[in-house]
Amino acid sequence: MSEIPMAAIAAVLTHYELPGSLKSVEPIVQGHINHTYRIAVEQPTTGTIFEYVLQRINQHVFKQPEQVMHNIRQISRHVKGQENSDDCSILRFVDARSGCNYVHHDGEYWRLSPFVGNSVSYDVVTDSAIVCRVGYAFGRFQSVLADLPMSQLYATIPDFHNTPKRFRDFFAAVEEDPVGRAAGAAEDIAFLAGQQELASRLESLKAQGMLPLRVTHNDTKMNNILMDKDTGEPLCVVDLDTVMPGLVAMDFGDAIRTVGNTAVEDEQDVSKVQLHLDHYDAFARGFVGVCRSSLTPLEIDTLALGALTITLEQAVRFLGDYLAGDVYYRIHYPLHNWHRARCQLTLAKRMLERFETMEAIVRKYAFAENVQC
Ligand code: GN1
Ligand code: MG
Repeated sequence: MSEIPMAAIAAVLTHYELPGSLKSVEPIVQGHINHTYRIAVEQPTTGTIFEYVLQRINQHVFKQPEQVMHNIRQISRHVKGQENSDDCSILRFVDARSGCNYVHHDGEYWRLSPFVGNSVSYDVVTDSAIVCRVGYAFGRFQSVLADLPMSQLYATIPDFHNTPKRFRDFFAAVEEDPVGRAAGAAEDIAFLAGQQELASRLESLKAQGMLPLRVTHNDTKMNNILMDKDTGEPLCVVDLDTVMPGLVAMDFGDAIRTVGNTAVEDEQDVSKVQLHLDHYDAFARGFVGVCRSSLTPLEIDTLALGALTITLEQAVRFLGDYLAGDVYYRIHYPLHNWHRARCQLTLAKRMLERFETMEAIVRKYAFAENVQC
């Protein structure tokens, strides 16, 4: 991570009505896209510390940050208007003096949220009970937003989860091979070529009008749910940048990429990458149990396909970025994107072996009585 832009951070904070002055800044390195800082503000008379998370939006990825923040404002309003809105909420942003939920300063877009205290998020878990609660949190996000009209949201990254288009872009990168890496990845490219038809099925059901667009989160990694450190209950859904119209199967599936993998997303030893069926089952229980009444039968039937589709999509995105010379995802070492891609395509292979079981598990929770974590 580059150096902390202290002067910019101090200047950005002048746009907010804060209870004190800046005391410390610490970078948070988790996400691959935005720059994130944990900051502390000290109240001068009492010495009380208030903590926040300040983020600079990556404009290379989010071309229209105002639209991203508009979507977030729309869903926040909608969630607030619901009964029990405290029961696993969504991340709140502080309004600037302008009344906007972001600041545009010196060509950059920034936003500020109160730091969610006593919380924890997981990159890997060993406990199915936690996985079930993560499923519940994302499923509840889905059901709470089920009646927000789609017309109120922008498609902030067009074709974000258009898997056939991701494949087409990938094969264009293979063809172009700008940094001469395609030959080394030939085996992976060949495997992905064989999966193209399967990976396009959901998108064609959508194109035929058989699957509805929903308000989807589009980045349902397990670590995007903050859980209460003491009770283990889900507190808050975070990383709302990609909230836009999409397919519910992709939200279900993107979560399975993390909860259903026995290894981390960039595991270099692919023999450690297995489909964790107990975690898959636990996530499906939490997710399907809370949102099944707002889904159509075909949506429920295609949740498992969503897991496979998005895992393949993520493999082509990571491998495509490796072939393009690492221009999109932040990498921490030269082969990072390739390792990420190999991990995803190994997970996809494990899913293909157990696909019928995956479908049966979802079906079980679609019809069971009293499905709870
Ligand atoms: C990116 O930066 P992060 O972790 O929030 C990406 C997701 C990928 C994810 C893979 C806008 O999310 O689509 O699934 O990396 N976000 C964007 O870890 O491209
Ligand atoms: Mg994200």
